[in-house]
Amino acid sequence: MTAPILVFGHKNPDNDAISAAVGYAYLKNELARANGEDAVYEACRLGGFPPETAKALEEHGIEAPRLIESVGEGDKVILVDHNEALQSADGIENAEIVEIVDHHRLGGLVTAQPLRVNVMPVGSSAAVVAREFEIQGVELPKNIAALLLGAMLTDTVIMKSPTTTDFDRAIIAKTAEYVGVDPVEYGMEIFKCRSNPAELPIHKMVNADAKEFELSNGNKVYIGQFETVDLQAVLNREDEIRAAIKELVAEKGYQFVLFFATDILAEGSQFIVEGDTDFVNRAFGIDVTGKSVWMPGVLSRKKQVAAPILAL
Ligand SMILES: [Mn+2]
Repeated sequence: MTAPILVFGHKNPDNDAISAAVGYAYLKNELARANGEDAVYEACRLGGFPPETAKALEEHGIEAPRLIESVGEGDKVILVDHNEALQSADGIENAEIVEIVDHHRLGGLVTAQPLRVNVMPVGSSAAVVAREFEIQGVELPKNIAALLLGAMLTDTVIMKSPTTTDFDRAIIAKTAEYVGVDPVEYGMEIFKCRSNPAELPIHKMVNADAKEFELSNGNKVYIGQFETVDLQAVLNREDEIRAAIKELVAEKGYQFVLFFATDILAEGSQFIVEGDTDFVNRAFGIDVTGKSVWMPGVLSRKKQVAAPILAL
């Protein structure tokens, strides 16, 4: 038997990273079967489950993807929901990347072999995957449709994020109708099942949805987001958050760590920064040194937070 081709999303996986991997591995297995190929695709993950993902997998009777930490020589992999080495499995430079399915900027990966790349400027990788079922003419099972729909809604903050396109709205409407739910209600239920910020261990709040980026000067930064329907409960813990991200700056040598709590109801984010706060001040024209700052309308790390930082 040939070794499975591993399909996985980024480190610190969010709902989209895991759901897109599950959906895409299913699609690839169906295509392989239809074409009489003996390739097997296995959905994997590079970290723990977000609460909404664990709940959705269980509710819909979908097998939980296997946890892997690293890949190596001889492994064939498909990257979903990321394409940057820093955010991928350890040892990714030694594996063969056979495909990328994503909705992020290209972040510098170099490959030895040609590969299929399916990157779209849309709100979620789950939407790219759901569209691929249509293009390939593979029937989307209802339980995988429900999982993908959840990821489309979390990644677009229930279509409020500026990353949401007409493509997203159309495929969300279509998938929701197929699953038999109202998309906004379905999305709100998912956000409500997320961890209570008053009780969550602080390192989880800070690291659960955080990504490393490399600045043009070669220094690394760490940008973490926590989406909530209870911003005050997060801000009550600002001192703890500051201590935790200060520690990350010291331990990992980041130029800065930017943590932002996104209030999905008020549609904005509160920035808390440690390390080189001047850099962040310049990127956004704000003063976040020693105090947190409310950023109205900021919902998307990709478009509204990482992009201005990486452009500086
Ligand atoms: Mn995503």
